[in-house]
Amino acid sequence: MTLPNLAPIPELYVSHESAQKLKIEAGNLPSWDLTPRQICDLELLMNGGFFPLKGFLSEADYDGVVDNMRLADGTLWPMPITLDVNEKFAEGIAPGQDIALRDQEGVILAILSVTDKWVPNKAKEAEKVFGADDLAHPAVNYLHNTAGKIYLGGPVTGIQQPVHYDFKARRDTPNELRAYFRKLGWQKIVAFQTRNPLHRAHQELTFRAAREAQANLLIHPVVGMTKPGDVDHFTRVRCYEAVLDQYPQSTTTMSLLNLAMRMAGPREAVWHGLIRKNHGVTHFIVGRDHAGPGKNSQGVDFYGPYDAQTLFKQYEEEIGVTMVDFKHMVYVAEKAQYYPANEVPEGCTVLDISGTELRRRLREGLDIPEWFSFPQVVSELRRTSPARAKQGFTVFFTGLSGSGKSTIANALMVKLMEMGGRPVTLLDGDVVRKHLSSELGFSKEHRDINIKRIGYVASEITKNGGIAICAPIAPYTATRRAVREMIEAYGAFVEVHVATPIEECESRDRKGLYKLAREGKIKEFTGISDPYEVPANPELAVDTTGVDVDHCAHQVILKLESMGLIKA
Ligand code: PPS
Repeated sequence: MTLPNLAPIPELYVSHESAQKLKIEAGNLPSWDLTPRQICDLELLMNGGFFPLKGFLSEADYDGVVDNMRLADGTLWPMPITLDVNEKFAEGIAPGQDIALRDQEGVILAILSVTDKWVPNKAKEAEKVFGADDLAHPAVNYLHNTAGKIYLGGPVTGIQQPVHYDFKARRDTPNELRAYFRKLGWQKIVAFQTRNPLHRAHQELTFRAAREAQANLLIHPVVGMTKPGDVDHFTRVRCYEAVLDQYPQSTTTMSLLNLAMRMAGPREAVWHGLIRKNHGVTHFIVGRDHAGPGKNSQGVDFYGPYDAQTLFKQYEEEIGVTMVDFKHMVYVAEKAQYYPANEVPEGCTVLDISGTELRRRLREGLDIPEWFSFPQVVSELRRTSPARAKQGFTVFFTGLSGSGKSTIANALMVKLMEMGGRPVTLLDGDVVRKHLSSELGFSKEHRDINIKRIGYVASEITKNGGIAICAPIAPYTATRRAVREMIEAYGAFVEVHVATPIEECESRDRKGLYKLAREGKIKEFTGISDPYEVPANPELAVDTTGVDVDHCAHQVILKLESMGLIKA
């Protein structure tokens, strides 16, 4: 029996033969290299996950979506799905033109027939869609600082799916899931959306939701893009697989969704509902603070904890999916079981561990009780989030030429190697310039390239559990901040300002460069004829005037100890 709600949904792909032909023809078109977020969006456009969208939004659809969550024809759609490009690319594109959309390896995935090209009002988009033009919101930050200035819209012709090498068997298109439900005869399916590892409270919540709706359960985690700083999807999927055993096999399944979340709270919940409907589900769990981005720049939550439930309820009929609302689940010690927070028996002790507290315990290698999570999940998390003393990190020395950066860095390296445990790499300014940046000079542009190269190598070392010690001049605040961001995605970044005054550096003049700079024989010399922006908030500042190197290196060691990065 084919249930009406499980009939195949329209996709945007052409047949295999047409795709081969199109691919060849598309080779001559102007091509746009899709960003990771655009690849996620394109995949769901092409496979029907974003049905009824037929491509990236036109300007009229965009206006409607931003203003009142509706496409120009009145259909409910809460999230702008737009193709943002830079001005340079947009210059050469006019409505009426086709462009090839390529993945990051250059493979052509689709053709966009451009109908619209416009400059969006990003401040308005931020206010209307995300509730505030506040950079503390990750999607607003993305909108202003990552997305291009121009939007292109138009229908998409799908050539091939983006390639995934990971967890292939766990990824399903809407039609694959619909076929699976049809095959098993599932008529009622409740979906659970998540971007976090599943702990006992979630298992309890999903279990109850399925029971309440008398439905089968689809665990539908997002593996595309989630909130910056979330546990990576590789670890999460291993955690989900460990928890899956806890559910009755005949009524529960899991599938991975390559969605790029926006963390838009209420609007996002409505969007999630529509996407899940396209995947064939009948019910959707909306819990506390659904797709919440956290606090705004004033330290206040962007959305109320149950705003998403309210908005979803308002549009429930149009979405075509029934909401299963859930309160926050907490553990009641006396009863040794989970209760919704508003149903806790009087006088009982409530136990809960917040996400922040969990991260702290993981970071510091502290106990995570069994009532909170499953041992397999905790051990997976410990494998990828080892205690800080086992994680990689970067010590980034910055300061004038001759300030003593390299000398302290060398001493620090030896001390850390003596302690053992982690590999240590020294990326000294001079050494880097010889091996990595030999073609570069000392203009601002070249110095920035140089520092970003150092940052990239240090971030790889940090990611892989090593210690990177960098010792360039790095005179610009913005570049140092960019490097910090690169590294903090993987581990700690410890900025050490070697604050030896210029007079002292010049009087030492160990390489004779200051003399040449004063004579004008070296141009753009930091501190003499080129700027050095003093770090405002380094983790540590040391002045080497009249102090021996050993003492300075020891100060760094103490700092690393106090940050929990090394154990005495
Ligand atoms: S930067 O600004 O961070 O890219 O500089 P860095 O890669 O650390 O290179 C600094 C070393 O190059 C020598 N040198 C100069 N420094 C500053 N300004 C100019 N114009 C310049 N020309 C050559 C200098 O020896 C620096 O080494 P350190 O170890 O800092 O003394």
